Amino acid sequence: MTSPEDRRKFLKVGSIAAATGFISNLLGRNTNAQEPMQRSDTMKHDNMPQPIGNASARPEIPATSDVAAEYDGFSRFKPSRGLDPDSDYYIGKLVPGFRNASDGPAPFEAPDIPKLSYKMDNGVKVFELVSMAVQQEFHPGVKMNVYGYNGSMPGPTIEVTQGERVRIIVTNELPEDTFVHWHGFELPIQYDGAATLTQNPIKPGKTKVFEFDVHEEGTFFYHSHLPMQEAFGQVGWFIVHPKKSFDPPVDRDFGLLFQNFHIPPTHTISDSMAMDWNWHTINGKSGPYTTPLVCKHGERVRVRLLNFSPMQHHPVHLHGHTFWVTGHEGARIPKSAWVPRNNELVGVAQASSFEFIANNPGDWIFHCHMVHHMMNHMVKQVGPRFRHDASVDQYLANLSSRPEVDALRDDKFSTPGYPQKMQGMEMSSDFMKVIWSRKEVRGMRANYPMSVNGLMTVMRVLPDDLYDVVMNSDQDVEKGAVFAEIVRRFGDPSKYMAAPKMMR
Ligand SMILES: [Cu+2]
Repeated sequence: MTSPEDRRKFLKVGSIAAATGFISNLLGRNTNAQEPMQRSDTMKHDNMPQPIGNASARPEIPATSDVAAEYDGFSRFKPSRGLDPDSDYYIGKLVPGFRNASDGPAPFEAPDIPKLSYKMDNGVKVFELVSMAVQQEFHPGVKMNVYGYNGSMPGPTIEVTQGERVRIIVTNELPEDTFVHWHGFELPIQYDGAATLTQNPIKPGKTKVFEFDVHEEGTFFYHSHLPMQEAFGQVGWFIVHPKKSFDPPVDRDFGLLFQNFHIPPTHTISDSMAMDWNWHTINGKSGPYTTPLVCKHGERVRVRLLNFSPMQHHPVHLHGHTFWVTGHEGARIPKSAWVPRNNELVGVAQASSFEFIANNPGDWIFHCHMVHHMMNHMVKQVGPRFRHDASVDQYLANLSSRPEVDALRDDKFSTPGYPQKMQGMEMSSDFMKVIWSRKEVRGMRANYPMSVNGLMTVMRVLPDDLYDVVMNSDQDVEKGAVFAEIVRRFGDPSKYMAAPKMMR
C-alpha cells in the first residue's frame, strides 16, 4: 500500500465489509464481517507444519498432585475468570500449583544469571562477591563494557532461606572505591553499606566482610551504593525463601531484572549522565536475546520483576493472562490486598511479584509498555528530518501555515531515518544462529525475533508433551511447529497463517 490512493481503496473496501457485517449481525445472520480476513483465509495453512508432540494429548493433572482442574468456575486449563469476584479462586487467586507444599519452595530461576555458590562455616552461609568490570554481551556479538560482580552483570544470585545467617566477603577489583548495600535488609547499621554514612569505602584491591542474620523473607537485591556504579550495572538478586512455604505453592519462581543504559553509536560504554536511555536489558540481555520463560499448561507461576533502571519506571504487561500482584520486595502482600492486573508499574528500585495460573497455551509476550523501551539502541538521526522540498520561508512568515508533513510517506516524503532507526539491529545470519541456538525458543514462529526487542521477553505456556519436545528432547523442531501445534489444539487452525517465507 504505497500510495494514498491504494490506502483510500483499502479503507473503502474495509468499511463496506464492516458495514455488511454490521447489517448481517442485525439480521441475525452469521456471516464474517471482515472481507480482508476472508481473503487471508484462502492464503492460509498450506504451510502449516506437521503435527508435533502427542497430537491427541489432553491437559491433565500429574499423578503426583491432588489438585483439581477447576475451582469455583476457574479452570487451570482454559481461559476463565471463575464465578464470584469475592471467591478465593476468582482469576485463579488461590488455585494451587501442581507442586506439593511439603516439597518446599520452587527453585528460583533467573534465566542467563548464574547463582552464587557458598560454603558452610559453623552454620553460616559464606558467599564471596567480587566487584569488577565486566564485558557483557547484550546481543550476539554486541559486547558492552559495564560493571558487575564475579564476571557477571547483573551479579550472581544469592539465594537463602529465612532464618539463616550469611557472611558475604566482598573484594573490590574495580579501579575505584566501592560500597555494597543489601537492599531491604533489616541488619546492624555497620553492614548497611551506605556510602560513608555508615562505613568507609572498600578501596581497590581490598576486602570487607558483612555478616548478619536474615529474619525476613522476600525479593531483595544487593547493589553498589555509588550512583554511577549502579548506572553501570552493579546489582544482583538476593532471594530469601520463606521458612513457612508460601500458600498456595507455585510450580515456577522466575526472576526478570530490568536495567537500561545510554550507549552512543560507536561506543561500548554507557554515558551514565544521560537521561535518554537507549539499551534495555532483562537479566543482562536485550530482546530477542532474552531467554523466554517456559512453563507447563496449568502450572502456577510466580515472576519476580525487579526494575534496576537508573531513571525510568516500567509499566510491565503480560499478554493472555490476568496476574495477581502478590508481593513487593521484602514482603508478601496479605492475600486480602492482592490486586489482579494486566499491567503493573514497577518503579525504580522496586520489585513486584506476579502470580497466575498458566491456563492459556501459547507464546505470550511479556514486556515493558514504554515505546522507547521496546527497542534497542535507538539513536538520533543525522541529516534532514523535514521534507526536502519545503521552503522554510513559507512558515517563518506565518507560523500557522507551516508546511504539512505527509505521514503516509509518498515519494515526497522520503527523508531517511524517520521514524528513528535502530542501529546495530541488522540481525545477520550469525545473529540469528545464536538466537535460535537456545532450546527455550524451539518451535516459535520464524519471525519472532523481529518483534521481541529491548525490554521484552516471552512467557511460553506449553502442554506437557510440547514442553518435553522444547526443553527435554534433541528432536529437530521446525520453526513455527510448536506454535502451529498450539493453534491446532487450542486455537482456530482454519485461520492459521505461516510466517512470511523470507523469515523461514
Ligand atoms: Cu520501560
